[in-house]
Amino acid sequence: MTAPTLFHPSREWSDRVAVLSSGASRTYGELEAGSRLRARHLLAAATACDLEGARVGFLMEPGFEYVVTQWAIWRAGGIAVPLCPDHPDRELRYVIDDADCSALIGAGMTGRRIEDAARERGIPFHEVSDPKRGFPAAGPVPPDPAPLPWIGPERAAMILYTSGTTGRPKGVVTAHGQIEAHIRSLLDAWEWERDDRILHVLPLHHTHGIVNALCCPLYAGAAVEFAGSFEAAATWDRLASGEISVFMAVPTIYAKLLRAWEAAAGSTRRRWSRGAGALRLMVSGSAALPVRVFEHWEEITGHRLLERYGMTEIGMGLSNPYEGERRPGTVGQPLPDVGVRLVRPSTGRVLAEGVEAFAPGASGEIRIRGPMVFSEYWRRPEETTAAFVDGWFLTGDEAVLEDGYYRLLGRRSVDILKSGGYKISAVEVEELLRTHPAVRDCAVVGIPDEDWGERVAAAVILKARVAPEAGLAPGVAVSSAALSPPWGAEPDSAAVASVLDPWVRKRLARYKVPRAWRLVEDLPRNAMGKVRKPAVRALFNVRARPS
Ligand code: MCA
Ligand code: AMP
Repeated sequence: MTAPTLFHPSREWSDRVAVLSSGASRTYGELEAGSRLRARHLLAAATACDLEGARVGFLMEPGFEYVVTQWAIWRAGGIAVPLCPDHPDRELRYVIDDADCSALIGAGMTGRRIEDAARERGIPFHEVSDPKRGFPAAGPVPPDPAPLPWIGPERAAMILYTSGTTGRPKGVVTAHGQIEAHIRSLLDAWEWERDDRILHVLPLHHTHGIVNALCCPLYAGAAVEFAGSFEAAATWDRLASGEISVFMAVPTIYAKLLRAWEAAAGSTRRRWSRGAGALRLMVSGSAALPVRVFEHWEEITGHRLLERYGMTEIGMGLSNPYEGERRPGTVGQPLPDVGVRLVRPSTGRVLAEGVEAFAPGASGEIRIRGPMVFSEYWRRPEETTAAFVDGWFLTGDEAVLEDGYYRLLGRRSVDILKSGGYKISAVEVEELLRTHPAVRDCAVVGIPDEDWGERVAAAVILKARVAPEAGLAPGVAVSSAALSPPWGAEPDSAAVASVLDPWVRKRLARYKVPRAWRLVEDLPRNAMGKVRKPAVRALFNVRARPS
């Protein structure tokens, strides 16, 4: 059998189903032919024989066209920059500009949202569904088809945006060889098989949805069934269909599935439980899986969820075993080919390495090394350098090695939150809020939430006198009428929420929008004037935890 690579499926799989979406199933042969054709169109449009690392942004709903486009960009020598359909224009344009995209591809109504951005930037917009624009989903090969370029493992493949401790998200660049190393490690650890079919419910602008749940099965010759977006009852029905063998999700999704199960009738519950119980593998990751969710899931399906730990920069690092004990509340052991260490940052002392503890019970920062670790933060050389010590990537996560299993204790920074599996920078939300004409200062924190892990919360100080017109760009939907009455003579937290919530929603991805607001006269600060985040958390009736 010919060995597959990231976007060259084995020839023996041509007639096997690769992708099921929108009620249609498409084979590996169709995926291969479609992506070759689209790669040629991309090259023809760029009058090039190799895109040589040009960034191509693409926006479309999860489905066959997404995969064809991703592979086409890779085949043409470009760097794939997936854009998120849920993001407001401001976020989409930030990514397009930061990645310095030289072409954009869109499909359907969703994709057309970036047409204006392309026009304004003088770069081509290729619409997948419109043959008149010379970019058909299928159709004649452009004349004189030059051979597609050979893409070596060192070539950059993808830029994904991840939130950091400093303001706007950073682009994480991974090379083809790094993505392949990530995939091979998981294929080995989780025993992916050609006969697997995964139900895919995750967003396609993050590693979890892209590499773990899409690239891995396609590398193995398995099938990917796109659900569209996550909906609890529909997900249960598909899990119970007898056609799905693998499922991967963030803890919030498992929590939502449990709630839907509890709300269902007895006969439905039995059907769902029996069906889901027959799956080969169910994985949880991207945020801590509460032990109560692990246990409840086992009770109703018989499955001990396999929890693992990863990060955009490193791919996957640690995992509970496929065979052997899956220990709740832990993220298991190093995955194949991944070097894992626990280090005390203040001294550099190595506390543990692999599954060996040198200082049993001591907690430290997780540091990772291996062929799957990213190349660089896009055009941020200083941040890239600062992210490594002696070739080890500094994850910023604290953990302890207990009886051979790693247990995560939390993030070292209070300014990184996780909500529903999405990483959020408190600093980014604060910086935006401070640009509102009525806001003097603010502090954003994460408050614990049973289903979401954390929710974003903002404490806000208003300017003494609000000049409603000041600083508002034309067309912004916050009218002076909306500003004046709620603030009134005596504004309160609810009034602040009613004005700032819609204002933030227009500008930030919805998962970054604060869900709790407090109007305050001042923010708790230390002697140096630095805001004390644990004390801010206490404003939301959350017991302070150390920062
Ligand atoms: C939706 N809402 C959220 C979030 N998602 N609020 C906070 N955090 C969120 N993550 C809000 C919506 O704005 C809405 O509020 C309300 O919740 C319900 O929205 P709905 O669309 O119905 O929610 P949903 O479709 O059920 O979405 C929940 C979700 C989604 C399916 C859990 O958040 C999701 O797909 N999360 C996965 C993220 C992910 O893949 N992360 C991987 C990155 P309102 O009505 O007020 O607007 S981490 C990674 O890749 C590393 C490498 C790793 O280790 O995996
Ligand atoms: P991201 O930057 O979106 O790739 O998110 C990576 C971060 O998610 C990690 O640094 C961890 O803080 C968190 N994370 C991933 N998996 C887990 C897990 N199983 N348990 C706790 N946190 C996790």
